[in-house]
Amino acid sequence: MKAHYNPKRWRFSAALLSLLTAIFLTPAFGQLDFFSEPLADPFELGLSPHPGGSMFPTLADIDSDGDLDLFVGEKWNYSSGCFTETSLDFYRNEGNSDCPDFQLEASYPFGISEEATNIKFVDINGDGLLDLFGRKDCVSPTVEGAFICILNTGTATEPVFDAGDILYAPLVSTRKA
Ligand SMILES: [Ca+2]
Ligand SMILES: [Ca+2]
Ligand SMILES: [Ca+2]
Repeated sequence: MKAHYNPKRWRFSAALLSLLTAIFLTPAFGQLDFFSEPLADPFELGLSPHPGGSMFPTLADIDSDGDLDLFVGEKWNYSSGCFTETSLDFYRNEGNSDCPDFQLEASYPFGISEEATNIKFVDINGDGLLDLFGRKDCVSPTVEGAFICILNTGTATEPVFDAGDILYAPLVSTRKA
């Protein structure tokens, strides 16, 4: 097929290429100055992980005040296929969405069960309240872990995760024989 020369299209393509070249060669794009040197403990949490432990932080606006709050979980002391020690600390954001100030408030807050590890929050049933998803370890001698869900039966500002309402998702992790 014969290619047709279209001067308007050629001029438009040339102008677009010039514009993109100018944008990406300016210092604002070339220097990436938003990547600064790494900071140790930028939020001054003072965390001290256990040797061999596994930490699982997660952020969620759990009190619906417009800023992200912090949960830091950890499990450690792995023995016979299970972590035998766990913790979950809740840091409420006393700052704001631009300048967070995480203050340790409680361990296993809002009724969250010690059975729940690796937690995340999402409103799975669309009622406006964040629900909890996580993992339960060492379910049985043959099942290493299972995904769990606990629906939030509290309010947008004071959530409640009743350990008696744990729902098990169908995915499970079985132990190797
Ligand atoms: Ca918040
Ligand atoms: Ca807050
Ligand atoms: Ca919900």
